[in-house]
Amino acid sequence: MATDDGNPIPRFPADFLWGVSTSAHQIEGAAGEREASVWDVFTAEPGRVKDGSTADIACDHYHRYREDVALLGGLGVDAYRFSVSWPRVNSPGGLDFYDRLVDELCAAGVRPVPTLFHWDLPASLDWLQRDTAARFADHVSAVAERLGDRVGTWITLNEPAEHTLLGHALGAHAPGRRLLFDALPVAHHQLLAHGLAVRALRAAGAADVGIANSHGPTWPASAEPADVEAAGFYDVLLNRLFAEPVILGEYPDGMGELMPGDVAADLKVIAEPVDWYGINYYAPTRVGAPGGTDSEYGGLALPAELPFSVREIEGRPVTDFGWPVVPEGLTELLCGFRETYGEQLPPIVITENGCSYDGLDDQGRIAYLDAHIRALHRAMEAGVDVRGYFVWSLMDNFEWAEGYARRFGLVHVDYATLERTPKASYHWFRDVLRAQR
Ligand code: GBH
Repeated sequence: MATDDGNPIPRFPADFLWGVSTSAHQIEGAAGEREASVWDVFTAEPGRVKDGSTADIACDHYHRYREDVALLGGLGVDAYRFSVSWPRVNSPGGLDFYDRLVDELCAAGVRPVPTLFHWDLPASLDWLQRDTAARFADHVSAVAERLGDRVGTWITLNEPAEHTLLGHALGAHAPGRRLLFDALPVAHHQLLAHGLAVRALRAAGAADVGIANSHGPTWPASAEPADVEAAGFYDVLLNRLFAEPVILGEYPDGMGELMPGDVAADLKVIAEPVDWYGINYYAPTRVGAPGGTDSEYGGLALPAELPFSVREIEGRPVTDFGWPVVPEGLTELLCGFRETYGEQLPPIVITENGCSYDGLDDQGRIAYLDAHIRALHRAMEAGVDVRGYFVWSLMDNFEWAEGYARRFGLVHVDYATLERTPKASYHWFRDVLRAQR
């Protein structure tokens, strides 16, 4: 699989952007040097994070960023996607850290691509409140004012779908609410925050702005009408609810009626044009009528009262996280977006793609990335305009409710010593990038 019958990975356009991604809460540590986020509060509650670990130290990137930027340099990526911690920006000296990081990246010839929100909301704020969207715009303005002379490419939000679903509907992530459908305002307020952030970035002169949404094809468990209907509903909740306000300026299937506020006016803000649309892709989801006994989402049992259930995708290799490896799902997803949204679809950037495997000789990761990069190229050959690809993640990190048990990095982190060791996949990706030059 790794060499696809010995054929090299096809050539991508010369200006294609190759990168790797991380997020602040997952790598920075130095929790005592900033105000608290909802994730600090959640993590402190017993039983929330699987191994009982915290992100207080994580990879200690806050103190070791120079070493990490050197790893990026050695890898030879064009760009580095990181996130700016809002609670850190609120704290004395917080913006200075991102200032130094951006300088270090520029000196290494790596384009900084900050995400302005990756789930670590200040503990004093709440996405159920509409005002949080306006506060976010102020945060964005402050960051853009400080970094905008060196940063050209920005990402507003990371995966508002997962933050809504896992954080507010199911309670598996911070802030740990289990509101089921009452979580919908959280989706709307984040989307509004996205639109306001695009405006704030434009006001600060930014010319290259996108969002990172999580998407995957939804496969009905069977051709039975009840399964097809359930899958359609899941697709609305996880994919279309977050794509269509941004791309088309409308909510799918009457969902707008369930949202708070003056939705028509808000949709005008949410649809503020972006320069590209970011997609985080991991795997498709197989969905059927309620009642599947194995119904899980990201390792979490789904409540039986939901109008759908998630089923296992059989006959596929799985990663150490148990997620199925389905590279052609990426081709299907991208071609489907192109077909559905046509000329309204902005150029696409894959802002995350990756997998969890243990070990330094991580052949499973190499096979996964190799196959997904080829699947991406197939979508481009079929006419989808894709401008970049970012691997999740540069290094092993705090995998949210899974703690440190899942390793997504190209670089291994020993959490006892904080020593970084490039894995086989790091050397492999470096060679892939070299071959593209
Ligand atoms: C991303 O979320 C996050 O942006 C990032 O912070 C995180 O570290 C990374 O991915 C890895 O998890 O159980 O087979 O149905 C990914 C969101 C949610 C995608 C669960 C896969 C379920 C796959 N994921 N989903 S499956």
